Amino acid sequence: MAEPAQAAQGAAGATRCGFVALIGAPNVGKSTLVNALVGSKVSIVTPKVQTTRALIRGIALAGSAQLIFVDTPGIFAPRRRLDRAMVGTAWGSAQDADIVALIIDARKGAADDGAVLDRLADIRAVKVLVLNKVDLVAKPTLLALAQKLNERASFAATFMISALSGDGVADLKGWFAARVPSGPWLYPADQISDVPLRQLAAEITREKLYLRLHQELPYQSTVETEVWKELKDGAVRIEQTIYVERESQRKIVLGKAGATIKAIGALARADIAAAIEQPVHLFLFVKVREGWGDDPERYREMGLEFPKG
Ligand SMILES: Nc1nc2c(ncn2[C@@H]2O[C@H](COP(=O)(O)OP(=O)(O)OP(=O)(O)O)[C@@H](O)[C@H]2O)c(=O)[nH]1
Ligand SMILES: [Mg+2]
Repeated sequence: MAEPAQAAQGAAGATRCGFVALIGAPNVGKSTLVNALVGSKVSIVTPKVQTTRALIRGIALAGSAQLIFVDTPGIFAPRRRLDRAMVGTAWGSAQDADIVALIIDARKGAADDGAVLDRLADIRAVKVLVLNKVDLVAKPTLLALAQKLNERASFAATFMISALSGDGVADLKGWFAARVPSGPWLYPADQISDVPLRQLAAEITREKLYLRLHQELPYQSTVETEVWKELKDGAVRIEQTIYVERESQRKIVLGKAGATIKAIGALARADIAAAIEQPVHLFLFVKVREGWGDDPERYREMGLEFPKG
C-alpha cells in the first residue's frame, strides 16, 4: 500500500516544486497576493508602505506542484540601516528564485519602479509582470501600462489581477504551477508557511500597531514575542514587547490611561487566537530601546541580516 505522502504527491517523479519571489515597490500588494495565493493569511497587510520587513514564505499546492511564494519587503531607496536590510533581503530572494514576479500597482503606474526594472535584467529567473489593483483602473490604462513595461524589461508573461478581490489569482497560480521545475516537494503537504508561531504572533501585533499609529511611529517600533507558554486548559499565555526609540513614543503607544495599547492588544489577541486556533492570553509591554535600529540582535529576531556600516 502506498504511503499517504506519496499518494498525495502522485507517481514518483511527477511532482514539481519551486520558489516564486514577489518583488516590487512598497504597498503594491505583494503580501495581499501571497495570502490570496496561499488561501490563508500568512503575511501581514496594512495601508502603510514598508509593512513587510523580512522574507515570509507562503506555501501552496496546485495540482502536482508545490509553490513556495516568497513575500519580500518593498524595494525603495533605502536610508536607514533597517531599510538597507529590508531592500537587500528582497533582492537576495529574487536571485535565489525560480520565478520572479514583479508586482506593480496599476493605479500608480510604474513611476516608482525605474530602479527595479533596471536591476531586473541581472536576475536569471523567469520573470513575469503582474499588474495588481486592476479593480481601481480602467482597461485602456492597463493595456498602455503593460505595453510600456514590456518595452522596459523582458517578461515571459503579463497578468492583470486584483489580489484583493481574487480576480485573476487562480490563473496566475496555474501559470506558476506549470513552470516550476520538476522535483520533490520541500514541505509537508499541509504546511502553509515557514514562519514560526512566535514570529507570526509578533507580526500580527505589529500589523495592529501600524493600523493604529500614525506617521513615523510604526517605523520606529518593533515587536518581539518573549514568552509563549502552553497552559493546562489549552490556552496559551503570550508575552510580547513593543520596542520604541523614545519615551515620548512609549507614551503614545500606551495612550491615555492605556487606551491605545489596550485596543491594539484586543485586536492582536483575537487575530492570534484565530491564527493558532487556540485561546490566547496576550500581555503587551512597551519598552524604550534607543537605537534598536542599530542593534544586531533585533535584526536576528526579525530574521534579517544585519547590514554593516
Ligand atoms: N483596491 C485594491 N487594493 C489592494 C489590492 N491589493 C492590495 N491592496 C491594498 O494595498 C495596501 C497594501 O497592501 P500590502 O499587501 O500590504 O502591500 P505590500 O506590497 O506587501 O507592501 P509592503 O509590505 O509595504 O512592501 C493594502 O491596503 C491592501 O489592502 C488590490 O488588488 N486592489
Ligand atoms: Mg508586504
